[in-house]
Amino acid sequence: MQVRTQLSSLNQSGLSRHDSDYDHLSDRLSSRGLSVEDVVSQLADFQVAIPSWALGAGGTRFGRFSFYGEPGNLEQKIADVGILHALTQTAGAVSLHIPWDTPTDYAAVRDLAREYQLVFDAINSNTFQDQPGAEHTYKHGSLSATDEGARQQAIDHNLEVIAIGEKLGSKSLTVWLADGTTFPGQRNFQKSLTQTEDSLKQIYAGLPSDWKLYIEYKPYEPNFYSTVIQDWGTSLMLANACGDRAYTLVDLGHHLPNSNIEQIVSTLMLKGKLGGFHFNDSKYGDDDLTVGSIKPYALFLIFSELVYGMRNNPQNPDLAWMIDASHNIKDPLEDLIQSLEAIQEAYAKALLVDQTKLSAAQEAHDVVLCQEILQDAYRTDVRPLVQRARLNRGGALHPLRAYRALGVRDELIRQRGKHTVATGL
Ligand SMILES: [Mn+2]
Repeated sequence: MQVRTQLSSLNQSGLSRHDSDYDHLSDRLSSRGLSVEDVVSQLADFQVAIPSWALGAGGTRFGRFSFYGEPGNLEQKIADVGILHALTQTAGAVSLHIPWDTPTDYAAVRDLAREYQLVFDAINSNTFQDQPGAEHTYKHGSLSATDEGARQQAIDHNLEVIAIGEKLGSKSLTVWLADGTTFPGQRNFQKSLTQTEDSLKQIYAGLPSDWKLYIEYKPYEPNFYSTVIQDWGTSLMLANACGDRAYTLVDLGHHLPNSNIEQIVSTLMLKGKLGGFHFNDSKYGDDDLTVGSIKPYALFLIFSELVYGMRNNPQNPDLAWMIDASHNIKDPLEDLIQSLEAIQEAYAKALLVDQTKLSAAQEAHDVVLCQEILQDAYRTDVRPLVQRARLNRGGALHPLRAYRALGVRDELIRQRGKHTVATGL
């Protein structure tokens, strides 16, 4: 679909309203000594990867309700991300999941991505389920498995994923392990961790010199008693064991309730070890809900620490941002537009925090003022800044409205049919 060309006429009707909102906000922020243009340009530069598994309807263990016109192959998934990027101008990357997204024609896939102005971000391996014809089962673990055959198969799979990513221009591998136990006594914790560290080191040894390894953690699920890489401390320990180009990846949903994620982020950036970041939101566990739909203030506080780290921690690399959510009842593309908007808003608000004043208030132990400074930024309606960043890049003034006005889903159903099913997890 040629979305981009239709946007300028769609944007027209809202432009004068937008200009006056932007001017008003710009006046107010400039009077505080803030460079509004800098904020807008930082917003415009902020790009979030969309994983290939987020484009179809997700499901729960109770069932899955199909969403019509889902992408049925890699090319269609790239086209969907292309639509998102054309509208929002902040989804300029795609994150693939192997084996489902293994290309048959690499040159064609690279060309297609280029056409949509997309790059290939971190590539994801999968050892949390058995593939048809696999010689060894992951039922009792993959990188941590006691069975040497299963362990080697999982290591080989990760090396193969790196090879696929190299042909597409990816520069990083994300490993998330489902390995763990569901009952006390099921396995020896120390052996599992040792085997995992040994497997990760073998994968790291196969990493090209300009690649990074991201190690994701999660406290439970699909195993319910323990996971081998349960928390950021374990991930950091493994990253340190692997080497300089191994990093921790924080996924917002992979924490126990009420964890202080902003502090985790801050600590990792201080140590130069935060590599990747997965956005979603949750009420109870790893709910994979739309970003900002449940705890927008927590998201803002996390972003404030990310912005602080990006400004003050040159030892930490640029982060790989990705949305890791699932859509059970919403149109996946509408859900992703909402998530991208929430991310941009939280980032914009974090950019408004007066770090100099905050630091002075902290030194003066003025606890009340510290809170005022944070909440002043949080309470600012930053939507005109986000809109301006999008418009400057040729995106939609109102992405969701444009998506509906253009009848994108109906067009996808017309092209692809109703009963398509997106592949992958
Ligand atoms: Mn994740």
